[in-house]
Amino acid sequence: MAEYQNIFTQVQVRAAPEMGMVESVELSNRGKGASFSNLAGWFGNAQLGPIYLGTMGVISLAAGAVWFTMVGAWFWYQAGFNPAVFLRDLFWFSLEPPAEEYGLGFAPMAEGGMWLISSFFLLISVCAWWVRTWLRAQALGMGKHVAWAFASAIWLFLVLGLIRPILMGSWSHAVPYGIFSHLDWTNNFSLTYGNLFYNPFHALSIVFLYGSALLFAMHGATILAVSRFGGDRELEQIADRGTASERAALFWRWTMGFNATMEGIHRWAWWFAVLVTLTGGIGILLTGTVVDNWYVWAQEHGYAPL
Ligand code: 07D
Ligand code: 07D
Repeated sequence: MAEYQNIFTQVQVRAAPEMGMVESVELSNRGKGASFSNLAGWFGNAQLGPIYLGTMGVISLAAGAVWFTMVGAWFWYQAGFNPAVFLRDLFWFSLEPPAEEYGLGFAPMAEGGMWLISSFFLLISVCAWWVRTWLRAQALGMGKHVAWAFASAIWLFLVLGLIRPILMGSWSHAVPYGIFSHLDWTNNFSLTYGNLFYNPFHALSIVFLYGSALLFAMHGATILAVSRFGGDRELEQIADRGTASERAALFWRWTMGFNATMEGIHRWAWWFAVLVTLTGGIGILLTGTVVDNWYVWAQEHGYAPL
């Protein structure tokens, strides 16, 4: 028996699976069984399932599978239907959007038509998954914080692949589906519009991205450091003296003069993460629509040398 347990070494309980609440929750779409995994137990809860599929889950997975299959079929075609080439060049294949001259119209299948149709399914898939996060939270009487945070990521996704291409008048401005091709697209985007580093919203996005990593490290480390006092259980922490919570708070007040609260640290985390893609989406939306060259813009606004 371990004398000191933390999240990695805790005893993994094996009993009848916990099937979750049944009060005023739709049960017909929920799986009937659950299993246990030692591996899962080392990283989180050992119980797998029951999973809730539901209409939105089915729509999302089906549409996502269509997108994935279309992209895969295109890669397979690019590989000349050769399995060895397919595996060797997997990261270099790319399903590209239509060329500039097709504007917002349709294009032949091999010249962007595939990209257009598959994008439609990706859009359905991502949106249905978002509705799912909303509905599952609602069913449990929870706030909609996860759905709103996911909406921020979807905002950047929509700006990149839908809103900005429409404002620019051509699907050619959207992102291709490929591992390295989407990196090339990102690099070209920066070069085309005069260095994205001079876009203040890109800078803000980076601030929140780095800040998210820093906050996550601080919070994760703090809670682990007091897990020996039960800090990971976050219970009975508010009123009592000498608790894990109080030590965690004192640690930061002693080291930097300020501490977040047990609730507030999660608001910090939520806002930092949400602002990465919220500010990022604004930055991308302005590029090519309002600002053609960020370096010139920065010169005009007095922070790049003339
Ligand atoms: C760890 C959660 C799990 C998710 C994973 C991603 C797919 C794509 C598609 C084969 C943190 C699953 C990937 C389903 C398969 C095909 C066609 C999330 C975690 C593991 N990118 N990007 C990656 C996407 C953009 C950029 C990796 C998606 C913008 C840079 C992966 C989108 C720009 C780098 C990936 C998207 C951009 C990457 C790892 C959508 C500017 C890397 C992602 C829908 C923001 C890194 C080879 C990861 C890499 C990387 C997916 C958009 C830049 C393939 C789905 C257009 C600079 N991107 N990306 O772990 O290794 O995310 O690339 O918007 O260096 Mg990207
Ligand atoms: C893409 C949100 C959409 C994703 C969704 C997920 C699926 C898969 C499957 C689970 C990532 C859908 C998922 C379908 C499901 C499974 C299996 C989030 C996305 C909805 N940059 N840059 C950023 C840095 C440069 C460029 C953001 C750093 C260069 C472009 C971030 C550097 C050039 C864009 C950031 C750097 C350049 C960005 C992205 C350093 C290239 C964007 C934040 C140190 C040479 C994007 C305003 C994010 C943006 C973006 C960081 C350099 C280009 C903060 C640190 C100068 C074109 N860059 N960048 O969360 O918002 O993305 O810009 O050099 O579009 Mg940049």
